Amino acid sequence: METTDKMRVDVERSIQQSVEDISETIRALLAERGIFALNLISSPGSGKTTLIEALLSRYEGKGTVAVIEGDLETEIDADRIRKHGVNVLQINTRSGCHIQPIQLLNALRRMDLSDTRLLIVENVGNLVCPAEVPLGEDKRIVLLSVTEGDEKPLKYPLIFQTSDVLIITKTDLLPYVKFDMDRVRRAARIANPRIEIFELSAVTGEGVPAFLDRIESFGDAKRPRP
Ligand SMILES: Nc1nc2c(ncn2[C@@H]2O[C@H](COP(=O)(O)OP(=O)(O)O)[C@@H](O)[C@H]2O)c(=O)[nH]1
Ligand SMILES: [Mg+2]
Repeated sequence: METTDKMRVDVERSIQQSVEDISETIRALLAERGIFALNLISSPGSGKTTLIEALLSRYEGKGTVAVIEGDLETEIDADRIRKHGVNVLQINTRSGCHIQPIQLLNALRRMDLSDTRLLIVENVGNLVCPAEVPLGEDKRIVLLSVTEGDEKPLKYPLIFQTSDVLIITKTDLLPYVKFDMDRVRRAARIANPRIEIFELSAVTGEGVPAFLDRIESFGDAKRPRP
């Protein structure tokens, strides 16, 4: 290997190492505080913020939820979430295509998490780079809306391989688009045989309570009651 290639490989390895170290620091901070964390990833416009709003409007323990919003620019999503009366902070990544672990750690250190039991992180919208970056989350959730096409798990396998849950969103639009539910389920399971799949519409609410129940059972599993 050429010296410059070796230096590049060494630098890439040390960057990856620091990403993993910081994500472990986040994981430890969350564990110490008994906080269960979700990392929501999808293309822009798949319905991440709308789903968070649909969950919050049904969740009795809203006072125990904190939300971190990730976008290149603006506070638009944080403002939407703030209307639900929950603890929310916006991260602007400017040109960054995912939330960096150090950005999340700094955000968490600025927030009052004393009552928080559930942390929802909405990552920057795309199916590529967030897949490569652990944020110390307990569960990684990928959303795919029915308007995006049923072949996406075949084209972007890494995010489906690394996610615990796939949520197929905007099911109210199924009558209007060509989208084969069996095909997408098969494609997702090729990428990841263990992925759990939910179908829902954040607009009509169909399927939202079932996913909310699952979030609660995930959280309970992390914090077994005496
Ligand atoms: N019909 C329909 N539209 C939805 C649904 N969820 C989100 N949308 C719409 O999709 C657009 C993008 O939603 P948003 O939550 O901002 O997507 P994000 O970029 O992933 O956060 C908005 O116009 C939403 O009203 C849904 O379940 N059904
Ligand atoms: Mg959003």
